[in-house]
Amino acid sequence: MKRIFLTMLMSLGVTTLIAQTGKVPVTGVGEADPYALAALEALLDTVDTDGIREVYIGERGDGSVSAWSGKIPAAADGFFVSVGDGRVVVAGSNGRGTLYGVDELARIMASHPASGAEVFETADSPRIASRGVVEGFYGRPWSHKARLDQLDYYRLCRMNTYIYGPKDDPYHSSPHWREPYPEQEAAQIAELADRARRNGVEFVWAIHPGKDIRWDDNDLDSLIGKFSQMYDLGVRSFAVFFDDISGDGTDPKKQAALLNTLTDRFVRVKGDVAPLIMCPTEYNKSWSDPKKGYLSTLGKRLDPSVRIMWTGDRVVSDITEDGLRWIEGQTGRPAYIWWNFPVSDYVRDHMLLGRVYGLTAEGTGMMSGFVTNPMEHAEASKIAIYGVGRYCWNPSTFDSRQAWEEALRILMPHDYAALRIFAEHNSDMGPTGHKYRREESVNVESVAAEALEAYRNGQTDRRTVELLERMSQEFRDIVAAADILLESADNEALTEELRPWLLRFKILGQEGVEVTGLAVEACGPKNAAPDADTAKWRHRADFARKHVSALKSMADRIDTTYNRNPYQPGVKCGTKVLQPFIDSLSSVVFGM
Ligand code: 14T
Repeated sequence: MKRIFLTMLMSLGVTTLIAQTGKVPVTGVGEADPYALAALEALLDTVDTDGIREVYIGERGDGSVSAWSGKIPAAADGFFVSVGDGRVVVAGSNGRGTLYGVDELARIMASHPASGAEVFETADSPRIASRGVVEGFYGRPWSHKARLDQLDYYRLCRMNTYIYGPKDDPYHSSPHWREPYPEQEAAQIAELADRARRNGVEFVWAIHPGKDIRWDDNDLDSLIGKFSQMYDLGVRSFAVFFDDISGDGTDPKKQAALLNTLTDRFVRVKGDVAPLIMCPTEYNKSWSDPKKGYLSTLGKRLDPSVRIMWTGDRVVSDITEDGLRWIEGQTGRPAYIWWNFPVSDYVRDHMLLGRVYGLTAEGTGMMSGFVTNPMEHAEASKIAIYGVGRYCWNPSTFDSRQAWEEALRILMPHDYAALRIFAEHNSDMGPTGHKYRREESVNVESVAAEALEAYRNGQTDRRTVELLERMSQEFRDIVAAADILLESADNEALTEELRPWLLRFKILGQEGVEVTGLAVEACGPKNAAPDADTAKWRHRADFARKHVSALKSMADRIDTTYNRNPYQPGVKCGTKVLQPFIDSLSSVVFGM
């Protein structure tokens, strides 16, 4: 237990508690954010504090950190941290900033001893105010355990928002949105709200009432009743979604009136509830018709405090400066972006593990928030979630590839190289109605194209062999990566989510090894340009053909055994470059 000295720091004009943490006196106890303080105490319990004489922690305006007030960033969630000369200072622009400051301190102390004479200082703050995740997909909602773990992860990503809105939770949407959660689910929501708070994350509970809302007083009472239940469970932020509905629910005047009533009769009455967030029915430009005035009606009528979500020019879309300007013109407020990546509910046989890109670097000031809609695979979604976190912190300095690499290392510190190979080849969703594509297999894309072109043209020179062997090496690495990941103890949750795709990926690799190997042999000169007539060559090719066909039936079995969902059942891997390469090369090699 910590000893606490009650010390009146009259010189600062405030009551500041100094707590003795181990041997280190901490100034700011009683003032600083309690969760930041708890994090600081946990840190001081685990690091060598020998050289630290004093620690100061608090928020702007607190006496404990008033000496450094000029160094605290202005923006919410910002921090100033200083380490050296026996002193540690953590000062946030708000409580969350202080928490981020403590986390930053932990990283700094790994390389800068506090005892050293040199003083190391850093200050930082985010460019986008609300940053996070909207669990807004169709499909199996995340498990309670996965959600708790996500909330810890968001702190590491410096994300401050988790919007709860899984389409297939019947108490979020129809048929049960009017009813309170049953006891067990209610207890879990309370636990999530608490875990969120400890991590500096706003837990936003969303309701999706538009499918069968009747716009009468009964429904208004049901809504306020439901929000009140959530409030009693510890929720302090709310959203109302009107996406993917038709009929009476889509009326912008009624939607605006409802949000305004909720703002007056619930948000303002409670006093400690955040401004509401709403998802409009026309939530992307391609679905909106300015002549009908849906968005401008919302813009004119909705209380200015209400934030309006937006997915961009399309349902699944890049986020551009022009697009942001356009929607702000319609609604009179900066957009709250709902980014439909890496959500895979429209391509459920794919894993979307690619980097985050296609987001404007100039968006600062044109977005009130940015949340990513992830895959139903919570752990695998962390690759993109990390990228979005980094993007939101500072869009203008965001390094997409670096963020991707960092995320892979966070997810699998030891087997990172294997995960990188898997992610490299599992990122594109293929052609869909949304017409959104992601790069995939860029490391071998041009090699594959050249190798195939040369081989097709009957070139059997050294260059062709080199290209084929480069592909062959990639396929061997793929087999190895699949084995390593299947047996990895690095991140069991991730291995479990990926398992069907890993089994499929290994077969893709084996098929690639066989086909490229045969193509190399066909080039000679080892077999002195095999004459297609020789018995030896025919035997060799037959054997390879049998192997490929066995691999294909193994792949089919995986495809028909795992990931059974009624929409896109099955398991697909390497669909953009690798599988087409194998199939095309096969048809030339085997003459099919
Ligand atoms: F609210 C929106 F911003 C939104 O994106 N709504 C849904 C969302 O729940 C889903 O995860 C996402 C990706 O599939 O797209 C929206 O759902 C759709 C979109 C369609 F184009 C459902 C049917 C569609 F035809």
